[in-house]
Amino acid sequence: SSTGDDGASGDGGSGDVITVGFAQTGSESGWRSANTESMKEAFSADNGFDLKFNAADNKQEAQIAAVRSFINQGVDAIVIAPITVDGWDDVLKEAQDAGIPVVLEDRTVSASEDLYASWVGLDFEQEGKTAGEWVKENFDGKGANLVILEGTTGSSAALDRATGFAEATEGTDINVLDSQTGDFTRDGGKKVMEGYLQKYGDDIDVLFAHNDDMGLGALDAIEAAGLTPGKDIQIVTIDAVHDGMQALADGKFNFIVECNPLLGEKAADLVKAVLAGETVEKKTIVPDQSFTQEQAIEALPTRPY
Ligand code: GZL
Repeated sequence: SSTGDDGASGDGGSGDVITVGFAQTGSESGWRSANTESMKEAFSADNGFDLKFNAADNKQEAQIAAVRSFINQGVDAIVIAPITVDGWDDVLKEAQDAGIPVVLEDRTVSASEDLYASWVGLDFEQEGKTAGEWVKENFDGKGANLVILEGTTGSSAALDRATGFAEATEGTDINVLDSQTGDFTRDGGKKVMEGYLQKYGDDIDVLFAHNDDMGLGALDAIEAAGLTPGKDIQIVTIDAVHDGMQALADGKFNFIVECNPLLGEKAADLVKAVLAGETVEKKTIVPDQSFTQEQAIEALPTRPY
């Protein structure tokens, strides 16, 4: 008799489809689009998955609601890219009580690590430190004035990058004029930079933006103010997405620290391993690199995102 697929929900066993609910942060930046693409590619039907995808428009309540709906649908596993560190304990407990394992990708949470199976992401503190070391190397001893565009308030990416940057620039004579959030978006970066330019004008020597997109938004404001980005105001950002690398190659940015968005394959491996009852590492950090203008020109043609 035929042993056709009985459509049972995946238990990670051979051949069964694994149903996964993925609660993505939103679609706020070029990095996020690259990350979403990587996740959809990895959690494809060809790889044995049935992916239920939700992008929460950069709002935590929507992201928590998406996780709750995955629990009600009885998915086999849930993946979350948690927008902020706090506020996850309850819904993670509900998933645990429903016997649905959770894997985190990208940002981290403050909830106890007993409440999720594993996390795969980046070393945000190191990214901030690498950006800070570049600023220290190029501006310490010159009484330089610096402004910061912070990422989403309360996100581990913004919190840890700020920590790393402060550590690397401690003891320098670099003067931080201001530091506000642009919420990781181009529009946010542009608006906050417009405010900085009104307030500090050409006293600003350096801009540190927690991601390329806010830096790209700031370019519009800098040029609208008649200043030359990359010269009048030097710019260091984090991500190294295509448009950021193009700005660097064009001399409008001066240094970029990469934040690798290609986390899908690792996340999918973790989900399969957890469902197969294997023990997995609690944390997996994916390596980053950094780029000067020359390196960006060299790397651009073969960059996967
Ligand atoms: C970092 C990621 C950040 C990116 C931003 O892993 O969470 O969120 O740096 C994105 O571009 O919006």
